[in-house]
Amino acid sequence: MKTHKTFAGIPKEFAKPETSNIVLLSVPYDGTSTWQKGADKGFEAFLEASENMELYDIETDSEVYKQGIYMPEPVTENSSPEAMVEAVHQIVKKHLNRNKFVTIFGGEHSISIGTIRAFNERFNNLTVLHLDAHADLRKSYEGSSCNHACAVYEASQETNLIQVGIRSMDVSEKTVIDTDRVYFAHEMAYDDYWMDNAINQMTNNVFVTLDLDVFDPSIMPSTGTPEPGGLLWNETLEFLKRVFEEKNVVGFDIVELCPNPINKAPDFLAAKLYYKLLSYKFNNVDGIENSGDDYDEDINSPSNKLSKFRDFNNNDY
Ligand SMILES: [Mn+2]
Repeated sequence: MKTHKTFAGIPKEFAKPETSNIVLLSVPYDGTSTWQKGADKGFEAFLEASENMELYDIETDSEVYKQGIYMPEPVTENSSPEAMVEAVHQIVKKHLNRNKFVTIFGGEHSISIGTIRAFNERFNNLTVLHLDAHADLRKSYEGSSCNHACAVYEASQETNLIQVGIRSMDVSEKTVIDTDRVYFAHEMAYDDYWMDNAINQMTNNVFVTLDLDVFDPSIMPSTGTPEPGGLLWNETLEFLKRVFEEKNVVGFDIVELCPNPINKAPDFLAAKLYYKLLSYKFNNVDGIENSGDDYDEDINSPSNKLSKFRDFNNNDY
């Protein structure tokens, strides 16, 4: 990727590091994927699709790019899964310390181990909302705890993890999975209340980690391990919009785009999804962002992103 590019081709004045409220960090890592390789090409395909996207969002009546979207240099550390995770952790932490709304685009799902670690250090009582076809709860896999199959094991131990859309797992993961906080795809299909129930289980601060294979392969075939029976577009956005309206979403990552050069529609889906989530986030700036929640003592403050870091207000680039 060349640094002169901007997300969606937005004017450079909306992509400056100092003035942008949003950081879009790419981690084009594909070191541990087991089947189809190609998640390292996801960000380029996502960016290319974004350039053909219209920047006015009908649903929120907004142009969220005017918040500014800064793209730092991609994280390219790949000497080992552990080194990559630590690099992501540190770089995400650096941008969080500058009070940015930090978003991350993969790469494969192992990058989320580093992103979640940084968000969990920064935000109190963090809920991790995990949308995925796969449970990703192995403590270690193929000799590493930083494998994509382990993406949310640490989150299951350290955060309030809520899993949505799961339809594939190993029997060994039954010892880790919290069945009260997992919404299996086969149950969601017949449950009118899954959205309400999932939202009721969230604390106020929510980080969203979205593996694109949570979507049905009919609309999202471009993933390493597609699984039938996934979520469709409108129901997913209805759910996520509610989460953004009712909770304080502190950041999100989108992973596992494995682009296919002869079908670019999934790349557009990823770009539109990213832009939709930003539109939902900043649509709530002056609105109903703060719903009641027992876990957060200062929910009515616009700066309710309670820092656990000391150098909270360092805004220099
Ligand atoms: Mn997955």
